[in-house]
Amino acid sequence: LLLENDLRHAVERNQLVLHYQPQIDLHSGRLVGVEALLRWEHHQLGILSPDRFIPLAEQTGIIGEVGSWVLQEACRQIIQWDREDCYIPRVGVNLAVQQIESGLLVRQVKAAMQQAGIQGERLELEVTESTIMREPDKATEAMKAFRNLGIKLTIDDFGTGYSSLAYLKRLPLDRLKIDRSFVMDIGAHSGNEAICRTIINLARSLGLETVAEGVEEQHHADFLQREGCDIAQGYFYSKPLPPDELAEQCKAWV
Ligand code: G
Ligand code: G
Ligand code: NA
Ligand code: MN
Repeated sequence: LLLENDLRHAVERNQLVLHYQPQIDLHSGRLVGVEALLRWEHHQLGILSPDRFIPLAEQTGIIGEVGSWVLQEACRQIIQWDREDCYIPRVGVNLAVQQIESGLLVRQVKAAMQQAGIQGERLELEVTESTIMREPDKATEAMKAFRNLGIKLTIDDFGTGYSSLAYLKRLPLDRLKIDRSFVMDIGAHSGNEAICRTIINLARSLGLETVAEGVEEQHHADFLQREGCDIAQGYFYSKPLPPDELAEQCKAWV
């Protein structure tokens, strides 16, 4: 209850921040984008990860305000990096199920883009399978609108939920993101290697790209590259960074 009350004020008290984790093209070794990951700098509890407060934000409806802030902040940051001569091709933003259910999402995204002055090509939106499957019609409608804006669409944590292959084929998707639970065990668990390979092949046959998250070791990256995975993200390359640190690292990757 106390945390809920604090969360209600987190946006206006400027306690929310985004960190950004690099995504590397496995073919060229170049930085192709970053994923925005939300943090709450709580005045007493320190830095809280989204796992600690996104569920609460969803239960209480605060997610609407938080999600809107995340979109605005990510768009603002893209322009700020551009001005600092640090060109980040694309920023990925995670969406919660209620943002899609609300029916306000497409307007929110357009407003955030307009306010910052960026094109849809600079944005990627990540949704989980369960988010899509809970409201398939609303999700499909929103995703079509995003596709028309040039925004890339990615299914997050792929392989951990239930998605019907019929939907995968129908949705205007660009990428499948292999869940880190499968990537972590590359080299240790042949079953999970088979799952990674299967997702990469499924994506290819649907004309989608694959992103692997949770890449922690060189041999993970080697395996994924060999199997034809397109993009990698994880501690092996970089942890999620505050925007100024990302700008410092920027030159090393581009
Ligand atoms: O960065 P970290 O590992 O703590 O993220 C934990 C989870 O929180 C991940 O599943 C991530 O997708 C989710 N998450 C991170 N940032 C956001 C955000 O801005 N909005 C939503 N809805 N989820 C986020
Ligand atoms: O659920 P989502 O896919 O958005 O998860 C992203 C989360 O994974 C982030 O909170 C980030 O902190 C975490 N993360 C990023 N890279 C790695 C990694 O290499 N290993 C592990 N264990 N977690 C990671
Ligand atoms: Na994500
Ligand atoms: Mn994920």
